[in-house]
Amino acid sequence: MDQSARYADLSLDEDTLIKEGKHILVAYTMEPNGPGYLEAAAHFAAESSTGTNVEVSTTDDFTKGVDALVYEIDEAKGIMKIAYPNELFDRNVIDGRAMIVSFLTLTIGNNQGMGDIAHAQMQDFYVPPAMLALFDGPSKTIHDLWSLLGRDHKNGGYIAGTIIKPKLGLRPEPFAEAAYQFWLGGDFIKNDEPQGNQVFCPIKEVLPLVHDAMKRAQDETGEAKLFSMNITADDHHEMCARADYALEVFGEDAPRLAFLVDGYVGGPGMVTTARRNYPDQYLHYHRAGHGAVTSPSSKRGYTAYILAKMARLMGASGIHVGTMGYGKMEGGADDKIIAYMIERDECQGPFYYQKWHGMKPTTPIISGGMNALRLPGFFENLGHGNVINTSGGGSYGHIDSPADGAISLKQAYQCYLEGADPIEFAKDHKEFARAFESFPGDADKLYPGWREKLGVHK
Ligand code: CAP
Ligand code: MG
Repeated sequence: MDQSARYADLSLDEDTLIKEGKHILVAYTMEPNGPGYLEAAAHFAAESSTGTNVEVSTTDDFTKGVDALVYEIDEAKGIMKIAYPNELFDRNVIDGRAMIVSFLTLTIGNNQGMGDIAHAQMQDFYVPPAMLALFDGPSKTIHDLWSLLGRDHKNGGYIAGTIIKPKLGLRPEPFAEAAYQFWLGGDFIKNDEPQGNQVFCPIKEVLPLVHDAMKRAQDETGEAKLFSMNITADDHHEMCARADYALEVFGEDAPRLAFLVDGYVGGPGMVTTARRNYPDQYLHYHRAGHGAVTSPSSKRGYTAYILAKMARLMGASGIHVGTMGYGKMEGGADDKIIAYMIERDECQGPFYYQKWHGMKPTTPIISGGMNALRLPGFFENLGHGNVINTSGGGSYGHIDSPADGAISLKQAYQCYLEGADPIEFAKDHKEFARAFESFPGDADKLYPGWREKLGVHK
């Protein structure tokens, strides 16, 4: 059934829609199964709002007033844009605020499995001020972390971090020792995404030891240290039990305790549990699993850029944004737009210019195969280093020590800030120089001839 007469209005003007602020606008790539692009797009809009595949007798004029409408299509490029009336989106009964789960259910819900759509993927969305005001947004930000680290609140620079490696398999004592060793040189440690309350490393045994390691490292270095603890769990009460216990253990060090949530697999509910119950803690959104829908090879779901933009609305203080072609995960240099969209108060996305109207920024968290050798190029591409970087292999794989691994990361940032040639810089910075010998494959690729230039023999 062709529903384009009802669910499409190509006369609508996008600038007017934005000026009126009554719709969330969404741009998708879409390929129909068979002929009739507008017809498929209109059915997509129907199923994403007030319709189904046939007319129903219960529809009235009010219903039609909140139809999602296709307002632009480019069949040659396979692009469609849909305007979703603000009223469609679910509101909390407790406070009237909006929720990302409703945004997802409507804009990337049933429409992902329709017989007449070969595939569709969300590429961008625009949130008008009236809806922006109804999302929580971040509570704590990188500015709070910079203050905790005793740095300039506005421009505190690079935060050198790691992930306790191996990913799993450490018992409490070696876990805490690994943390202590990194903290002797670095700022920030996170649980790896699957680390929680494993039977061989119970939270109630390991956390007191990690806190003790933090205190000893702070005493020895005279510097504040940060820990991002994974509180991911299916049950809301389990999450809160982990968080409450951790806050009790960390005591006066609690401000330096962030909470990590595996937000993609956990979903908006889990992120919001952390955001609303623990607003004083930096909320670290790990996106493990996101590649299932955001991989450049995917034609469905939504992109990594969309995930990050949703995370800011949910209230993530920081989210992993990939390594933009400089690390081990998928991605390329243009992914820097993901960082810009979440860190700035306004930004041009792939289709929409988004103003955040003062919503706090979300920190780009850079992780995945990174080490000191890869960072200078990364910073060059991004244009700054105001990020949290967590290098697991890049720290624990440094041939001298985890602390030297951490120092090499900080030196990589210094090398970038000075605009120095990394080889020349290495001549006066031992830990950075030893990163070449720690990661010779990377060194060969990134800095050909490094051995001769640094006088290192096989
Ligand atoms: C990195 C990492 C990160 C992923 C996240 C890992 O470890 O801890 O979880 O890279 O990817 O488990 O692989 P290494 P993203 O530093 O040792 O590579 O940030 O793209 O979500
Ligand atoms: Mg990990």
